[in-house]
Amino acid sequence: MKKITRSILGTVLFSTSLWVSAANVETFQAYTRPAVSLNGEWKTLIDPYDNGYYNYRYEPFDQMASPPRSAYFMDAKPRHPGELIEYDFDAAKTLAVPSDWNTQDDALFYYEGTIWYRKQFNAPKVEGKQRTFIHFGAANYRADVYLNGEKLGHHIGGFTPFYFEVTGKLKPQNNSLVVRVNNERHREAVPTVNTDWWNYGGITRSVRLIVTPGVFVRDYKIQLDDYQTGAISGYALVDGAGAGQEVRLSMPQLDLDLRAKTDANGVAQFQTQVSGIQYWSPGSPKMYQLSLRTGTDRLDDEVGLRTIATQGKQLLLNGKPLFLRGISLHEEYAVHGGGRVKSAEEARHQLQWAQSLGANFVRLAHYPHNEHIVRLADQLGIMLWSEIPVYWTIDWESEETYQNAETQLSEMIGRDKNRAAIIIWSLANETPVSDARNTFLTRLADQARALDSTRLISAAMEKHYEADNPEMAVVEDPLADLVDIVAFNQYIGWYDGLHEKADRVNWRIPYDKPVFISEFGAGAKQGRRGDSNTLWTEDYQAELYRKTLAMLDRIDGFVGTSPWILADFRSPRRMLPGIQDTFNRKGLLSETGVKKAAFDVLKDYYRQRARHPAQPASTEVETGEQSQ
Ligand code: GCB
Repeated sequence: MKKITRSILGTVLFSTSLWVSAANVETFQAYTRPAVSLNGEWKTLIDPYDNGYYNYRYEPFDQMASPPRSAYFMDAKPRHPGELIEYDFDAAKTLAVPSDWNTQDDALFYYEGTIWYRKQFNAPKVEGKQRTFIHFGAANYRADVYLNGEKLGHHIGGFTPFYFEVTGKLKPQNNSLVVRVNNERHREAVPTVNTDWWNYGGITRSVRLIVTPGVFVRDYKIQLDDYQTGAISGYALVDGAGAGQEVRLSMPQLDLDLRAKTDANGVAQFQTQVSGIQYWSPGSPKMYQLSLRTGTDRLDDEVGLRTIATQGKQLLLNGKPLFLRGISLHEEYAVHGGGRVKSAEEARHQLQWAQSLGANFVRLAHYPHNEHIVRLADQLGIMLWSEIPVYWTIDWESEETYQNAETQLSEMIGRDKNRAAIIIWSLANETPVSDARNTFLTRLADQARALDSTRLISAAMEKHYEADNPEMAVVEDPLADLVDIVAFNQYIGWYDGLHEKADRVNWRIPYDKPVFISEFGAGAKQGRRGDSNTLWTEDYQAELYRKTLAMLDRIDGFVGTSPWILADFRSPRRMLPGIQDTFNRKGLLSETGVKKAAFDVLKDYYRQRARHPAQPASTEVETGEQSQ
């Protein structure tokens, strides 16, 4: 096998805007770094009036030159019997991290407000110039973080990681890490006040202490630019380095060993061409070991190499046409007690459910999911759509809201840009067309493309009907001009007539782009049987799937779908007693994984589509040929 291995030093592969826009979101590739876990039980104080944050004049303690000991983040104890301190972490109850608080205590099920978390820990052993970081996988929605009574900073956005450097700030023993987590909803926030999912609060993902050398590889990107030539490029971002620091990229299974030097921003660029690459695909999810070394640091990871592109109405993976046998998923797992997914095992179980349906694609709705699931999808060969919670009625006019959305987008792309499984970044879900919304989403699309040119961009849009023809559905939205895939949600047979309507509707989608149906579905209570015209029965849902799939097969350029949704999930909008009882019932599985009849309808359809990806299932010819 002949391999061409060369390194081009100093080549400008990306416009400088990449570094400018990446700079305000400092990505730390933390998942594969050895770390001390701060997970487990944390002492917690429930603080509905934010008493530990504001004084009685409603002035925030953490903006005072010397905060009083009554501020909860001071983690104080009375120094003498006469000192009044009206909180005590030591005497408080605990909550588990990572987890939402709602499912840990019935009293917190509907709670929206502040809870203070405290963890005490000893400093990890450090030598010489080593540095220490505290890394959070996610906390919903706002986290204010304090170490030994001093504010480290805050983070906004419930589903993306953040970190703080604490080098030189740790005591050998009994460090007090206090986090104020607040999940109140706000009109101008992202998401805004109104969604169709549970507003789980808490430190929902892992907290880790990471020790690195003084100079270390904080971030990197490796991408396959061209499957025909095997062109690969990328960069490593070396934290603590100025210009001229050597970085070595090795991928032993490809005989690849490159060296490059950092520029003044600490960025070393790589570019090469490799033959004999086994491309990543669902049928063959080949992963390559990779290491990045600089000075005393070494970052190990593994990556899949693949390209994803569109050509006219086709979707191409490594140049081959592709049909996305998808399903939508919330980051919720109700088998053990419910709430947010807490571990790689739970994430794996979700993907196994998707695989048992015959899916090769999962839409991670409606916010960035945990890193476990993205990495497992790489291993298992499941393609992903990942999105940010720009959902429904965001405050399009607000620059602050835009910056918030852009930060969440950048943090999502920052974390997952090396995951082959992700083929689509989605910007928004069911957003109402207006000039302000179009401007907002155009800016987001530009940012997504500046950060990552190797994936497709989409957004879940909506349909309407032609004014003089109520059976001609149309997808026309200025956003469709911006995206690579025209995706839309449609609920013919649920919010729009009954399922028989799907037999009559035809579609006009005037774009030379692939068409993806990002949602359809109907509510059904598992175990509720009846005739197929009665809402909430498994039978109605199954019939809706049959009729909808036949309708979608009539759409020109139809490249896949992610029906709504794999499993029932909690939503405060779904209170119908005896049927919903706080669950959105559009799952193909109950919340605990019991199949409804529609599961097998979709499974059969996907079995046929797996044999003939490019062919409507209704016109199947038996050949037994398999595809990815
Ligand atoms: C939608 C939304 C999704 C909802 C779903 C429903 O269009 O995108 O978040 O949960 O409909 O069940 O109504």
